[in-house]
Amino acid sequence: MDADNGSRDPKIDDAPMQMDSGNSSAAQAKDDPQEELSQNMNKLHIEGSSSGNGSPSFRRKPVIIIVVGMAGSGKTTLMHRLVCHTHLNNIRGYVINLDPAVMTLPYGVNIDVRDTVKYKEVMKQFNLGPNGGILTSLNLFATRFDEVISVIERRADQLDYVLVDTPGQIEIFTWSASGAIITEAFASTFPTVVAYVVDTPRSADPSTFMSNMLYACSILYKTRLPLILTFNKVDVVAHQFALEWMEDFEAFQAAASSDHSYTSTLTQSLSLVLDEFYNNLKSVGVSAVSGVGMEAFFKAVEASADEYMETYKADLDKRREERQRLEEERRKENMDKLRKDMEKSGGETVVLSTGLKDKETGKSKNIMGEEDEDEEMDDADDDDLEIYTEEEDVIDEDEDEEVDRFGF
Ligand SMILES: Nc1nc2c(ncn2[C@@H]2O[C@H](COP(=O)(O)OP(=O)(O)OP(=O)(O)O)[C@@H](O)[C@H]2O)c(=O)[nH]1
Ligand SMILES: [Mg+2]
Repeated sequence: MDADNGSRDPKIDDAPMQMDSGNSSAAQAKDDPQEELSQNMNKLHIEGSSSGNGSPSFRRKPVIIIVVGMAGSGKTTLMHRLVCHTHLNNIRGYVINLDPAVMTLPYGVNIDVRDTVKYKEVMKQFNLGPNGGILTSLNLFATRFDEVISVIERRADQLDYVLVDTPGQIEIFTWSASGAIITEAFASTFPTVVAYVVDTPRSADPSTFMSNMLYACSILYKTRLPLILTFNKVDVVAHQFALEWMEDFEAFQAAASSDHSYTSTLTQSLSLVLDEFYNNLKSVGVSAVSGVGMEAFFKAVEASADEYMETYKADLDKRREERQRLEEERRKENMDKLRKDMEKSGGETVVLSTGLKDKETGKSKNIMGEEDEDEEMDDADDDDLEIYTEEEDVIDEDEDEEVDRFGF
């Protein structure tokens, strides 16, 4: 926020100064076209730089928890459990549903994608299948996501957590443009963590466990957000085996070797690769049904939010600065080009390279004397000759004239 003020103040200070000097020398500028041109450029400079340079405000609270996971891993049931936990413990939560296709929700929501887009209507209207329908609904919703962020920002002081449920088809959220837009919108405004829900009983098989971990790994690297491996359904199977496999790859290899298929060899090799990935993760075991592990889950969320502030936020600031620098460079380049064009045309004529051959326009826009133009064009022609190839030499004379008229 300080950085925000720091970057904005100079522009506020600069503006009146530029305006004053412009007013006092207005008469002089009128007489001197170059002076007028220069003032116009400076005005443009102020307007150009006043937008896009301010970094959005950033708060420490609420923490956004995006719940993702394979279909049926228990995301919605876990959301329900988390909502109950927050109610019981006077934790101030806000609940968002991003699954357009869910029929009923066991918990009350504050913002529901289904209120904005009707998934079945989208399917009908765009002639889509179920997955296309969900994807398009989410895309449509993403176009309004700035409003969602504004709503949360307005309530930020009264909130501790924002819980976000996502569609069952995980790839729709994690690999779509809208998923990226939504995640980035959250992550650039609030501390954001991803809770990756794992169906623990199903992951007792080493191959399934490995594919689940690979997916989690890809999400971690794609979002660059802190990720909590949330082993759900521990009321059915305890997640101890998973922790063991993650800590000791030999234990995992021993389990995988009982399977003699080629996937087993691949799985064993991958376990070595994922060793580093496991070090960057927090793991908790929970049961959305019994409520076991909620304290541990929220502790992991808090630790991840701290991690976010230390690493992701710093990275985000760096990327934002870099983007601003590039934007500033590009803007300067454009302004230089514009300045040159305006100087060339005396500030009155703007020649657009439309690619259209319109002799009339060329003549009527000409504010230079015919002779001057011919001279200038001849010069340009001379310069250009150097880069013509033999093929271009065969352009007929008429065409040469046209090129001259529209050339810069
Ligand atoms: N035993 C047990 N069952 C669970 C638990 N969590 C979820 N389930 C069951 O798992 C099934 C799927 O749960 P959902 O919450 O719908 O899973 P989801 O990930 O939201 O599903 P989609 O949104 O369709 O991908 C349901 O039958 C739940 O009752 C749990 O902790 N323990
Ligand atoms: Mg669900």
